Amino acid sequence: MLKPTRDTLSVFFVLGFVVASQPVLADTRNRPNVLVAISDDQSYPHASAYGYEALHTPAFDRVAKMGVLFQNAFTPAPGCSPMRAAFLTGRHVWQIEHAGTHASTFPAKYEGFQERLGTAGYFVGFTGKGWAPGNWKDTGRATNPAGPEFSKLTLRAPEGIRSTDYAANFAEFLRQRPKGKPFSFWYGASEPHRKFKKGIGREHGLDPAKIVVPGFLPDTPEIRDDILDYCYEVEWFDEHLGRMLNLLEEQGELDNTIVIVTSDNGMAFPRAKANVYEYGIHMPLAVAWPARVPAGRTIDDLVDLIDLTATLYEATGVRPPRRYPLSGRSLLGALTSSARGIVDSSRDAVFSGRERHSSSRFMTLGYPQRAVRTRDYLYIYNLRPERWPAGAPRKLGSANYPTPEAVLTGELGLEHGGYHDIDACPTLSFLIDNAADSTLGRFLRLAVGIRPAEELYDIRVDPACINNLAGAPEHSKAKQRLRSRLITHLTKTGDPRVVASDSGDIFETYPRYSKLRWFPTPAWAKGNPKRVPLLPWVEKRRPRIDGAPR
Ligand SMILES: [Ca+2]
Repeated sequence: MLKPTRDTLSVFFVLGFVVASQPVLADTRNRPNVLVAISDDQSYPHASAYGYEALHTPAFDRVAKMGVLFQNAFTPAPGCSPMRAAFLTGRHVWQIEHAGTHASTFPAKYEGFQERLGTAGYFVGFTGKGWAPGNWKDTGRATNPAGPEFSKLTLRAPEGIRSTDYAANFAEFLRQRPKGKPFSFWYGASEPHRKFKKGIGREHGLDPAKIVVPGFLPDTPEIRDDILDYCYEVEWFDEHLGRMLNLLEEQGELDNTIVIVTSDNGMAFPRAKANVYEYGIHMPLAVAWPARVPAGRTIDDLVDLIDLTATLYEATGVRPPRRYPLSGRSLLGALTSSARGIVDSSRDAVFSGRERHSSSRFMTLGYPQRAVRTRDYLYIYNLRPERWPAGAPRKLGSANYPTPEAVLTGELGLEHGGYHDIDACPTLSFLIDNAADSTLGRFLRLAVGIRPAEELYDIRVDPACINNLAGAPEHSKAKQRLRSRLITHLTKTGDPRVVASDSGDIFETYPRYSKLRWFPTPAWAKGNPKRVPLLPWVEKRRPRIDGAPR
């Protein structure tokens, strides 16, 4: 019998390595195509398939009818670039370094599914918004992590809407596809990201009376109209998806295409986007694959959008990365079954988190949050509760991005002028204008006020996440259970905020590539200089008088 020697072992090792590094599995016949349609800033339940009556999303509804409508899908992060990086890599935002923050870089060692599918022989591409905002070039990538771009064809779009003709670019992509190659296409709309043309919803006949105003916003005509304009932009996204579905049908490809329709994070309203509250993390999701997925079902399991990444690898037979493995669990079993409702009772919790969003507070520090959502509860852990959650009330200078000269004078900008983790919008302006109002004032405080380290919401009765039960004795057992479940998961998945000796300050050291704003030193920093991380990248960009030493 052959005894394993050092040489034979190394041969085995080399063979094993060669096999492991090939992303293709043996059987490449009849591989499914992939179409990922991802809107920008859309919350659950804003699709007509969910019964929301103020808008019409026939294409989303068609995908749900052809396949599965998910009632409980959650985003790994409530911001554009971190969510997109998590989704592409199938990992939590705390497992992808710079890419876990907004508008930074995307380290090339974290491969995304579009890259892996491309290497495995798929024809890949994207239109509109891929992984963004951020800089993918600095880490050595040759294309956007969502693939080569197909955005050249344009149309005349209404104000506030991107002129990219997404569906025409998809047709061009299909035209360029080599014969016999399966494809994977990323349709990233820039809608319903702000800005919206004021009144565009009414202009197109949408009815403000059908708007359901979430409880964290005041129910006034101004707010209804702002949500109505958002609804119009959701319809824009949906219309292009409808054209893409028709195209697939005409070309006989719809049957063997996995279609995923979702969003990256919640609606761009105060206390929604960039927050781990329901309207920031609960996402619309419909998935179809007529050849394999029985139609017309609704699934209630709690799923994370990074579970879709694992699903795509399993469904395409492409090997997922080994060095930085997936953190999601494939949904293929549930999708290809005929089950509905709760299909897998072990899917009873999802996790989400955020780090830095915009440049919105002292030293461009982030507002780290982690959350666990179960069927009944949302538990939130705010790791730096002394910081302003939506941005400090006042910055240096008044413009959106004040000039270095304005910053150097040290003059404070307007009160309520620094909440830049909330996109500028009529709703925010309305809340600010009514900050001193005895009934309306509380809505601004809900959006921008300092928050406690722990928050707990009973989702069954409070989906708007207004009534924090973290201090309520009757919920204290639930709170402890959820806290322990969250910490266990973060520890298991190596979150630096929980396991690192610097308590995760490393997240603050990842440079933001977009512009910076400057803020006065807050009281907590004056009293605790040790709580201010050393940030050479911020210091390097601090405005200075020309010629003065840094
Ligand atoms: Ca977004």
